[in-house]
Amino acid sequence: NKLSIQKIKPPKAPKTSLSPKHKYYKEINEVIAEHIKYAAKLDIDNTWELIHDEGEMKVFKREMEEDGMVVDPLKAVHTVKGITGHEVCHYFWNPDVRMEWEGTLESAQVLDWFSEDTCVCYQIHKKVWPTTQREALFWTQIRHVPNEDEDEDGPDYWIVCNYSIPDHDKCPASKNVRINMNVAMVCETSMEPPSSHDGEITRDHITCRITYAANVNPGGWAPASVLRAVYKREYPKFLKRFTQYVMDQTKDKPIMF
Ligand code: 18C
Repeated sequence: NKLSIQKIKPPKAPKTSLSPKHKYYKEINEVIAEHIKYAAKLDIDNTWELIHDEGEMKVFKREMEEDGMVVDPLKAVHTVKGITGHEVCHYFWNPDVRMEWEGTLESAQVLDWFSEDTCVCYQIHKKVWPTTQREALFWTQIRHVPNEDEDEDGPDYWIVCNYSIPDHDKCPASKNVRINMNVAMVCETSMEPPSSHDGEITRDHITCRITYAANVNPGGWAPASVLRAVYKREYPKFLKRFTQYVMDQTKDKPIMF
């Protein structure tokens, strides 16, 4: 990509625009801090089973059951050239574009805005035979976690977290089964040559390392074999389709650092 743009460092903005007085402030901070800790450590040891390996993309699972339900944690890593972590997170978070890349949805709506970076979403997923249709109600927040080390090259993350909440007064009544999820996308951008290098930075110089973690409880009966087959197909499909979507959306746009 020939588009060249001056690099603009993001300001060390407030970590979230959510008010500390908000009833979800504490929960959101804790959940996000936990994801950053694990993504940074990238604790993929031999307790994780590789279920999909395609180029730079690797998807792992750990088989787990809770009250007879399959709740296998899932983790994926991917490295994509030409896009930044801010861009990846922006498109993953932005509820206006979710239907454009999310292939498992029947509908999605925003029920509430907690702040500029945090909203409550209600979505209905496509039905999988022979199970009852699923829905999700969750807060979603996007956040920049700037490097706070003295060291210029310390980690700088962008993160989106989608986390289920039990209720919301604007949530429609339904007969769907409510899934429970804790999902995070954590991204780190690297530059070659590094950012300290003088000169213009183009999309050819940037690489985004993505860590995606999903803990989904199906919320009700679903045959284990169907569920495992569905997610084994759907997570890699999502990672491919979504990252391609971000590349397509950004290729002629200024780089969003
Ligand atoms: O993170 C992703 N998307 C976010 C925005 O939507 C959000 C969603 C999380 C996924 C929740 C899981 C939804 C399950 C719905 C049923 C599956 C529909 C399949 C349709 C096939 C046409 O954070 C990207 C998510 C990408 C992939 C998700 C598939 C995971 C399936 C997990 C199984 C648990 C639910 C069990 C339902 C019963 C199915 C047999």
